Amino acid sequence: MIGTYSRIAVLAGLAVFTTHAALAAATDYEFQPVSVEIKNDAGSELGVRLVDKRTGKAVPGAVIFRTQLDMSPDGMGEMLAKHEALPPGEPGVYRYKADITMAGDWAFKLQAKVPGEAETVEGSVVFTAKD
Ligand SMILES: [Cu+2]
Repeated sequence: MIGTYSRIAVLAGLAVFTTHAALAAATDYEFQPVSVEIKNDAGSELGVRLVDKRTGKAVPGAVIFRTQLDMSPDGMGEMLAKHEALPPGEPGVYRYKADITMAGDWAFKLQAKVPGEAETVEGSVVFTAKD
């Protein structure tokens, strides 16, 4: 975990340093749900696809350095779910395992460094947990 946090600190520093580089370009990218519906369960799997909206193609190689999974879509923004990244599979798809504790809508918020893009790319993807 120490390694993870120092990596986050370095990337956060980079994000600040490069803020002025290309303000519009990060909006060329979008995180989309692989499947909106997920299980209301421990170890529930969810996936996001990073898409370059200019080409419609999935973007591999992004470093997702900050994530939060919360119930803000249902007015419970302080309700968080523990989650961890799963090994990469299909290029451009980023998968996680999450301990979902309540049925309803969860927002998965991400910050990523994308190859060739100076600005930090941010996304918020809503998943619906069902029993
Ligand atoms: Cu809740």
